Amino acid sequence: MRSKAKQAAVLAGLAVVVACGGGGYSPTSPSGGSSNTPGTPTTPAANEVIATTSNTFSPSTLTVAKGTTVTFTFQGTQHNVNFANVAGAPSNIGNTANAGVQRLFATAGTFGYDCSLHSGMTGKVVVN
Ligand SMILES: [Cu+2]
Repeated sequence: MRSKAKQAAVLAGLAVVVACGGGGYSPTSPSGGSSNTPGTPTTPAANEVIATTSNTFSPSTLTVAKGTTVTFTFQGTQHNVNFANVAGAPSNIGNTANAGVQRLFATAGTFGYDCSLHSGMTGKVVVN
């Protein structure tokens, strides 16, 4: 009787797993924060700049508070980030695709940057 009850419990557990597997909603996905999952999100999260497959930075101007860590999310197209030579600018980001790279903005100012691979692909981070 004991083992049979245990078996029933295991089967019930399996049934729950199977039932959950069919749905599109995944309650185990992390919420909040940024993930490095490659993909083609088009709407930047807070404190995120997306280097898009359309060769743009989105948003082209991001305003953050001093001390904010910004995630540069690179989609499937390779880009880089080269900051203007301004005191307090973070280090540049080399050619990257399908990854997120974080930079800390610890100094107030306006930090323009561009991608050397794509003419006119520019953006800036305004730090208050
Ligand atoms: Cu680029």
